[in-house]
Amino acid sequence: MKESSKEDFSVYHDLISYLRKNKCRKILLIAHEQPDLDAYASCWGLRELLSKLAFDSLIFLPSIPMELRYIIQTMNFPLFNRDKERIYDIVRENEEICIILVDFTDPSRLEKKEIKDIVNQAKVLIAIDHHHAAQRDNLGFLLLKPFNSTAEIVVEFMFNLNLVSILEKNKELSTALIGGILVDTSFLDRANSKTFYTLSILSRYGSYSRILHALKNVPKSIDEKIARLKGAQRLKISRINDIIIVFSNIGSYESSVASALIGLGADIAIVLSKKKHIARIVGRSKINIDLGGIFKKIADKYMGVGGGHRGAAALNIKLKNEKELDSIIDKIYELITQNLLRQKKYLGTL
Ligand SMILES: [Mn+2]
Repeated sequence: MKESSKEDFSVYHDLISYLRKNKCRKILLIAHEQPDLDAYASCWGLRELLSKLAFDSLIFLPSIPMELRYIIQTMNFPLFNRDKERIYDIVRENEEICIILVDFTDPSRLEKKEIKDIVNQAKVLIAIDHHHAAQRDNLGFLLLKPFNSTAEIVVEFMFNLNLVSILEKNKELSTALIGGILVDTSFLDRANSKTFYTLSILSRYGSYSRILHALKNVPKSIDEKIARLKGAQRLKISRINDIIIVFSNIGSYESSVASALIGLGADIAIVLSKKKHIARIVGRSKINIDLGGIFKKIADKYMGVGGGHRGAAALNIKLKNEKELDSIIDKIYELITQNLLRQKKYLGTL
């Protein structure tokens, strides 16, 4: 098991050694449910990288959402359907497989039985991810880097193995990786020097303008549009001095709703989506507050899984009872208020 700091480059060589030591001849790259462009482009980049190193890898994308499908189609990116067929053949023939979870670490997030069975059957389970809230159980190897996207990890991986030629030769892949970074940083809202460095390399080969244009024009489904409007309709607004915090709840599209509320003028948006006993809470912020840290604290206190970045965080909690939900929301508000009070610029007359 290996967790890695920003500057630790040995982890890439360690991972390759680990694959060789475990004789990983067939490697499945599995993206999380409802994969986004970061998960997709990272799978694609890893597939090219592994193939250069003579590993046979295949991509599995569970339930591709409409947004990603639109991007793949308009950009003429590969869908990896042939990979999916080969995966089913491999499973049928009970061949030994190594699995790399891409852009997530918790295999219980996979919903379909067919894919759960494949994961359970794996000889070796590896994860490559950039999220704070990484789980480590069952993983043989974890490549976790505190970057804004998995795409940045994949590009660094190529650099460290002297395989940048993959990007030079594959303009489409470079373009997809640029898109992955744009999506995961909310169009550079959360970018840092590492992000710009990686983009400066990728934009030599890929087309920033083409992927940006495609991403800005992704059509929203009618359900998502209604969710965004309902989210706004059900708002509870609170104010701490000049900071506006809004709360809403919705059946699905909670991330999209939270982003929409920030677009409407909220400084911090908290959106709840409750499915049976599972509460999923998403937070978005455009002010200087560490929502990821706050959500991580809440997740630890209520035995959930959560965390994220400063401006975008999420958590999942299995509720013991209805009352617990109120206490969780209260606690989020309490921590946000404490955090704001600690920052002089928000203190004002409080
Ligand atoms: Mn990601």
